[in-house]
Amino acid sequence: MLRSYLGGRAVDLAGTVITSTNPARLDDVVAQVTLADAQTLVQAARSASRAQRAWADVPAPVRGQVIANIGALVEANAEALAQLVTREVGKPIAESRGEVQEIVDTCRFFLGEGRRLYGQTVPSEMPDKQLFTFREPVGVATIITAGNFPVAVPSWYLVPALLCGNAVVWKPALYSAACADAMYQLFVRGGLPDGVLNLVHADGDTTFAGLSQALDEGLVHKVGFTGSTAVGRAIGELCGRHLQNPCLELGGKNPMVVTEAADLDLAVEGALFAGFGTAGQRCTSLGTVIVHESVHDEFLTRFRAAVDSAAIGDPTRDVLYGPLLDEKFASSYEKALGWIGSAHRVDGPLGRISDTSPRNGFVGDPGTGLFYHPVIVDGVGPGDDLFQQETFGPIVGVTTYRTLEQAIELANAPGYGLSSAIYTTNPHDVFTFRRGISAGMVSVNNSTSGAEAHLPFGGNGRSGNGSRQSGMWVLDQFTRWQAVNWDYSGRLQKAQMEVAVV
Ligand code: UN1
Repeated sequence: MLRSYLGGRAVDLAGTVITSTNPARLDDVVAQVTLADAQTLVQAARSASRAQRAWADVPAPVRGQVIANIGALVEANAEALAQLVTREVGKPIAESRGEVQEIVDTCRFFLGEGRRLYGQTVPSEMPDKQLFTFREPVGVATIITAGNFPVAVPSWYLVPALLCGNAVVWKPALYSAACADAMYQLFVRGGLPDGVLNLVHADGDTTFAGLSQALDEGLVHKVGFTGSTAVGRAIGELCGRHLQNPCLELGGKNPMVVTEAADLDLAVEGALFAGFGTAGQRCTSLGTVIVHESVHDEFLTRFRAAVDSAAIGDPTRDVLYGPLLDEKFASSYEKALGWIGSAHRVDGPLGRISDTSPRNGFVGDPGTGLFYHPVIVDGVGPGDDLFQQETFGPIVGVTTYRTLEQAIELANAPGYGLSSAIYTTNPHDVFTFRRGISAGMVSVNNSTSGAEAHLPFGGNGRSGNGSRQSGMWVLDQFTRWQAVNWDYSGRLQKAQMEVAVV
């Protein structure tokens, strides 16, 4: 039975017990979890609050050493953690290993930041006066994460938040509770004092109620959220009422433009990985291919052939994708199928892959889990839900364009702005696209998904509020600038009133 942890101790709760199951083998129960109530979330924020000041007083290079310890522990347990990720959320094992590596990379980046965390010395307009800036921790951060990246994406928040001297309350997705528990154990063993990291398993409504009360009581100073646009909007409104600016990483309808000058085989490989890798369940997954009309037929023929011959199935094996994350995502796949209209062109089967009609290339036994057919929908356009809405499943739309300006307009039309890609051998296209696209991330001749751990990660519009994670940019989420002016002239010097005009 998995439990929540407050102040370094597991708490006994009398709440509802839920199970986390292996989506590739639905009879395999990975964990049972007792759900916390809203008061537990508030208690967790109190316990974080109590621990935070002392943690902020630990010199930043020493906090960096704790991050180094965590990275080493994750590395030493990498294979077991990757196996758990595959078992609990059905990600192909190669991707799970990559996900664990992303935590190690994040720790490596931030352990060094402990010896930087630079402020500035700034000249004053007056003599015998010096100005400085310092980065100060924000205080207590509540981090709410999704289960499609159950360990890497949490580390993007936890590692910099902790390094900067904050204490954290972490509320992971319920369907990845065992991964969260494993992460928590590795983090505290790295040397975090009690209460600096608190883990609470709770459902969405409870989390919202607990967070709302904790904000009312002034216990939480930063909220980080990765998940749907709808929930992100609600969290944004709640934080806005408390004059707080959360870090929001939301959905995407990520476009890939394939120009007439593209290497088509490369573009097909990119579309296959971006659209169907991780069963399309990354926020950076490909939504729509926007292909030049002169190469549309050729691209589509090759794309369909690539999808048809891809291995799908048992995620412990070498497959393109495994099952959907859990039943909720299976329902959204079914809902998205309902958006397919009579004007659209679809080849091949739709829906759940059944044991009586396994598709070619299926690996394992399709009857055991939440396995769904890959779907390419040709002929989507701005009037379609399939063009406008994120599907978060193995469904990719295709549309055509005539001029690059039209392609950019189509790419921006859904109003998301997370990731994007252009395939072209013409450098002029690259810069025109880069300037015109509203996305926070642009890939050139590469997939929309698969961002590296030290570049700014984040989106605009329906994808987020412009906040960025990863690399040095995330420091602005977890620290606040303090400006110091130190006058050693021995008299009151008045800014703006005594500048000597030469
Ligand atoms: C997400 O799906 O929330 O860029 C994050 C990528 C991954 C992260 C995805 N490194 O695809």
